[in-house]
Amino acid sequence: MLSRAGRANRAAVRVGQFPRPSYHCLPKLPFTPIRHFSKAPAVQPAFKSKPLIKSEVSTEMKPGQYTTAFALFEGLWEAGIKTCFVNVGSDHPSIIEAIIKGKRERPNNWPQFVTCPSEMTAISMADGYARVTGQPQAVIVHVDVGTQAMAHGVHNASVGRVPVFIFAGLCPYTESGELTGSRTEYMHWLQEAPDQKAIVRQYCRYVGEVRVGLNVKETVGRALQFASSVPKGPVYVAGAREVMAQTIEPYSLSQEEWVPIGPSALPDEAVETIARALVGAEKPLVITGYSGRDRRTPELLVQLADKIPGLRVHDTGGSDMCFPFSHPASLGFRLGYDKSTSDADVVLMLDCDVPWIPARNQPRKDAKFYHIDVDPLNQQIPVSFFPAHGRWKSECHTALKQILRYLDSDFSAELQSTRYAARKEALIAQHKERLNQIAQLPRLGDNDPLNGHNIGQLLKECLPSDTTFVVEAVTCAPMIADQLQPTRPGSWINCGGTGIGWSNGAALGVRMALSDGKLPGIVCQVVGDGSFMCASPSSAVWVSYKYQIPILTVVLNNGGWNAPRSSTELVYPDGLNKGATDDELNISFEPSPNYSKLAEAAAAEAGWLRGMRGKTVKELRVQLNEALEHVQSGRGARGFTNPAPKTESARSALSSFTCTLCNKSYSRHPEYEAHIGSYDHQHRKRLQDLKQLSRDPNAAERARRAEKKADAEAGLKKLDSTAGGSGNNNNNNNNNNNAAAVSGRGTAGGGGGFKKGGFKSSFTTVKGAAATTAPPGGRKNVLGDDEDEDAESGEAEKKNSSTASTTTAVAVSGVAHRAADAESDTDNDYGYQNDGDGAYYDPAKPTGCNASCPSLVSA
Ligand SMILES: Cc1ncc(C[n+]2csc(CCOP(=O)(O)OP(=O)(O)O)c2C)c(N)n1
Ligand SMILES: [Mg+2]
Repeated sequence: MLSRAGRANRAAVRVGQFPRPSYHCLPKLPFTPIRHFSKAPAVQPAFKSKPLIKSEVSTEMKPGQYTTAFALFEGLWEAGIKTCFVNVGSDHPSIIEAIIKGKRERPNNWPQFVTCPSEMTAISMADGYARVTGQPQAVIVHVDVGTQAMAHGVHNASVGRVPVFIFAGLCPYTESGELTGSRTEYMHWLQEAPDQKAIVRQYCRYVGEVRVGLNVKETVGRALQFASSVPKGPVYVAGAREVMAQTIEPYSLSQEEWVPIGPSALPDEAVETIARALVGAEKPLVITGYSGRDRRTPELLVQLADKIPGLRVHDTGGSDMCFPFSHPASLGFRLGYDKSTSDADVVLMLDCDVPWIPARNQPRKDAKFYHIDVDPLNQQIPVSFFPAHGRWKSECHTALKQILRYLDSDFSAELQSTRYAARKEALIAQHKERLNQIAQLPRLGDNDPLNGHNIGQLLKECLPSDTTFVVEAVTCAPMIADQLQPTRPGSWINCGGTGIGWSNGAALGVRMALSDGKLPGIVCQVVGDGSFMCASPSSAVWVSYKYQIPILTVVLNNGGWNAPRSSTELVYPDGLNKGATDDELNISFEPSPNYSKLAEAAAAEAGWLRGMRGKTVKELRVQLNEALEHVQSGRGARGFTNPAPKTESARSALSSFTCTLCNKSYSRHPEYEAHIGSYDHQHRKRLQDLKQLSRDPNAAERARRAEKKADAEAGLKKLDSTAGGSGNNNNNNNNNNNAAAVSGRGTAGGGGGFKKGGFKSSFTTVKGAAATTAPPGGRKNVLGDDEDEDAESGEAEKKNSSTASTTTAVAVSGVAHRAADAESDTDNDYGYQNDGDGAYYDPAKPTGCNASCPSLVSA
């Protein structure tokens, strides 16, 4: 038998990839196999047997020293963790030394470190990252205070069953310099909580401590096993300064021996019981909560719905895209409340925490319930009394495959009967009717005020189908879901828990994970104003800028918290709350903050992130289109104000949206505007301006004057220099603005405004964005400025967008009216419908993935 040392040595040549679950349509993230930088000796030497005495304490980490802290990060890297979201403090000197050493000595075999000003940002980013990959990332926080500052992020990861590895330092154990790491500062006495780990114990799958450097990697490995075994969740490892500073011999673990628990299947009897019950039911119903977390499962659920015509699928959680909205069996998403639960005779619950609200939509007394879940007892929830005639701990993906196989072998003939065919027809008709009703809800006139319905519709209309929506829309969420109608697995990600503010960091984590996995599409955060404000938005926006993580954020400004009003109404429908003002309820955010400005300011570099505000459908549509182009280009958004057309010919030109500079035409003005703001266009424009400048050194000055004059004639206000605003910026500070912010990747490639220094004029928008030469083929420049108008220069003044030349982010505005009927909206029953295009869900392409998708091929 191998000794521990022998095993470690053997492991040194076998270390490889940490097994990862495969996700439908998600290629495995690239993983660099571990190279062994320092060979483990044949026999692992014992940890320094003699504790360091004071005279031996080293005050600095010598080059080449291998400490517990270094082994911690090495262990994380070897286990496949690519990113550490850090908020460091006085407990971390050896951690910091190790981080530097790794960065300098093995930058390619070392996690990336993301500095997070708020711990809530850190844990939410790790949460978002894991929601895409299923794999934990690391969060490093500072003793008890940093642990507490993760706040409800720990709840979110726990309740949402999201794997996250958390390391927190502990105050030094020694007071007088006995060991490296002994107390050296005042706060080392103040931050020693009696039981630091107790702060998060009840939320974590594992809580441990690195008590000795010798087994730090084993501690990491065990913690990660818990984090990655279902039900997944956060794990917390603490380590005191002295322990983390210990010098140990390098070693590695064989990652193949540290795998999480594999998937579990249903027993044969359970497969038969469930299959027979579903086939025999009059009104079978599947209720799911988070089964879409495994991206392969929606496809199997579609197969089940297709095999058993008449089966309906109700998504109670809205935490993931669990079942495609466009399928006739879909009832969409309602938080536990749908009337279908009241008439179903057989209910199959799949990964579901709250299948119904007993006080509101009780199921039939004679119904049969079966429950398959990675956590069927809701282990963390003391009061959870939902009945089930059968309950199994199994992964839905595995269980559904078993049930489908059984149905194929025993019931395929029976399920072809006319009884089922009639049910199918009825379901299609109901679904169609439901979609028609949903389609009636958004009012999309240009001047219509914004609400959850039309914002959802505009997001669907303006953003591409490969967009990943990170949604924290609270009382607007059902409306947004109804309009967005998510169909692609992974396209809708909502917080698994209830701690608001999650999406500020999570959207960034999602973006990082998609980028690391080279997956397409932009990320759009849709967040309530209360949620946005709750969790250090400035920290998240700053991280977005610092690490160039481009996302589009839409803040739904309904003037504060709507949810508490709904909750109060439910308990006291005729209580004092009825007719009370928002201020009386203490739910008002009046006077409303300017969220877009807040975001712009936090992005450190003026103009990198652009904030916009708006109140109407037209404004939001324009802004979303512009935002999209900036985010897609990933760089080069710029402050820019389109001069309004001044002549009749210019005005008429608005009907033909052509950029003659780039020779591109657009059918809609917003698209054209978005193009004008694009990096490509601005790049061409700069080149053109440079050429012009070399021919005529006074061109810039003239251009500025011309632009100023044009703005004045068009009645445009001067914008704040940090605004980087578009022509649609407004200074409306009223309540009920919907604000959206977009950040783009990279700071290069601005344009539009004037840049400082010798190239000032080269960034000048000489005559608006488009070329001024006569358009070929009779097509007109939409901006319509005439050459001679340029020549008439007014007084020169620096244009307000001057500082925006390095902008890479846009901000959009709109108005989201408080959804006064949010509760009834949430509870509305629409029946069933077809989707707007008449395009039913295609089971041949169950998850909307492409032909090369490995899961599709193997399916
Ligand atoms: C950390 C935390 N604090 C408070 C709450 C209680 N809460 C739930 S929803 C909500 C309001 C959210 O406001 P907003 O995002 O604006 O959504 P709206 O209610 O307006 O739709 C509050 C305060 C919570 N869930 N989590
Ligand atoms: Mg709100």
